[in-house]
Order: sequence, then C-alpha cells, then structure tokens
Amino acid sequence: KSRSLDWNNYYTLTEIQNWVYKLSENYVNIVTVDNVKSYEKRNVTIVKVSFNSSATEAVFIESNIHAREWISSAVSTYILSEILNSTEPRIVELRNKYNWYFVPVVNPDGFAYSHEHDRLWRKTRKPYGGCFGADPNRNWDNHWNEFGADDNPCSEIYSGPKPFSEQCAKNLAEYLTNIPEKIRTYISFHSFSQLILIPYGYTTEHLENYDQVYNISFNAAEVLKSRYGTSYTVGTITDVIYPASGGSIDWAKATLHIPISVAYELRDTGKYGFLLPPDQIIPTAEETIDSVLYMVEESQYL
Ligand code: 0X9
Ligand code: ZN
Repeated sequence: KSRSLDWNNYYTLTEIQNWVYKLSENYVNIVTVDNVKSYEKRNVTIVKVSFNSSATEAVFIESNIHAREWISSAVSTYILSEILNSTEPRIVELRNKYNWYFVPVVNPDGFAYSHEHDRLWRKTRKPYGGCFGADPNRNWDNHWNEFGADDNPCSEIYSGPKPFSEQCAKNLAEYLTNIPEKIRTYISFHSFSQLILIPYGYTTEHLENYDQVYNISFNAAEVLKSRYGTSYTVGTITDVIYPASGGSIDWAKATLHIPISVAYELRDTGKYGFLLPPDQIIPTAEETIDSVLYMVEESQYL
C-alpha cells in the first residue's frame, strides 16, 4: 500500500511518484508531470507548478542527486506542497510570479537502491567494471573531472567515463536547456553539514555575481536560523568544503546563466548525518522554506 506524504516519515520512490501523480490529477492545469529516464529505466520525475500560464520566469529545485541524502527530497516535496497549498500572501505572490519546477529524486536508481539494499548508497547504479555507479554530481559537463573527482570507478566520487555518461544527469540537463522560462533561482538540496554553497567548485576565484549572491545567501542563512536557531555556513564550494567540479549548480550557472544557483547541505552537522531522524523532517523543511522564499524574492533584483 502506497502511503501519502505527511513528512513524518521518509518515503520510497514509488510513494513519492504516486503522490506527484495524485497532485497532477487534483490540480489539473496547474500541476504537470514530465519524466526523463535513468539508466535502469526508472522515471526521473519533473513536476511543474504553474498558476500563471504567462509567467516568463521560473524557480528550479532538485534533490536526491545523491541517493542516501533522504532529507533532501523530503524538504523539496514539502516546499512543493507549500507552494501549491499555502494561503500565505508571500507564497501566493511567488507562485503567481514564477513557475516552479521540482525534481524530488534526480537519481532514482541510486535512491531505490538506498531503500532496498544499502542505506548509504550515494552514486548511480550503472556498472563500471566490477563496481557500480558514478557520482552524478561530478558528471555534469562543466570543468568535468578537473577537481575533487576520481577516475576510479570504485570511488564514491567517480566522475564517470565522460561528461553526462549518467543518463539521469544527461537527460535532466537536456530537459533544463529546453525549459521555456528564464530560470532565476536554481537550488540543489543535499545533506549534510548545514551549508549554503555558491559556484564554482572548480576554482577558488569568485566569479560572476559572487558578492551579490554571497550577500543574499548570507541573509538567507540568517532567515533560516531565525526559525529554530540552526546555523549555516555560506561560501563557495571550494572555500567552504573542497574543490569539486562537475556538479549540477556549476553547470546550471555557467550554461543557463542563472542569477542564483546554489546548493544547500541540509541538517545536521554529523550527529545523525545521512540518517537524520524523521522527526526532524518538518522543522528542517520549515526553516529551509523560509530561506528559499527569501532567495527567490531577492533573485528578481539580479
Ligand atoms: O560533494 C558533493 O557533491 C556535495 N556534498 S555531499 O556531501 N552532499 O556529497 C557538494 C556539492 C557542491 N556542489 C558542487 N560541487 N557543484
Ligand atoms: Zn550530496
């Protein structure tokens, strides 16, 4: 029996996808669902929420490109639900102004594997010699395999044999290039560490509109903290964690010229790590949506 999402639990791929299809039946003409395929022929489900058919700008939110980071899709589906259902004037304004795209599970093969076989699985499931999977967040065609990636197929950060060797990343990138609206905010949810990460992962240089994006992200972290006191660190991928090229936010920023393209590393800082207890889903989602709304509001000035 498929459970309906209430954010008191983590859900399987099938449950998340069934919930999404129900939304498209209940919100005809507002919620539309597209799918692209993964290596194992699962659906990478893309949900579009459009209250305004003449909107020319969009927000794009993806999660669970890394399989074991379950809190990431729990938060993105919570935000999807709030964008659809909330009567808060602030949310009503942002859903009328932008079309909202959500990809709750970018890496469905890995996600299913993390539910069924190995809770801490990270990568895709495409076979490479004796090992399985490439890191789909090292596989995008932007400074591919230059930093913080590995040529060894058995590594957790294996970049794959070539850019976009992983179907889920390749097909999502192709979908992104065909979106008719201008994406103003692109958010990739990960866990864990409590960070807001700014491009780029391949250089220590601060490129394009770094100062503006830093200020907005810094304030977004303050907004996040004001709900439950959760502290986030803000900076470029290279400055805050480690050089890591070939990630989705770098590709999105460079290829689609998105004013705000960031990754959140959600709760916690290591006590539970990837195994964040389900009773933290709702507080994590609540504090995160506050900061996301702030970012989307600020994106109009960039
Ligand atoms: O290493 C990663 O891919 C991310 N950290 S995680 O622990 N969730 O694996 C950081 C991603 C930062 N973004 C890019 N490198 N583009
Ligand atoms: Zn991750």
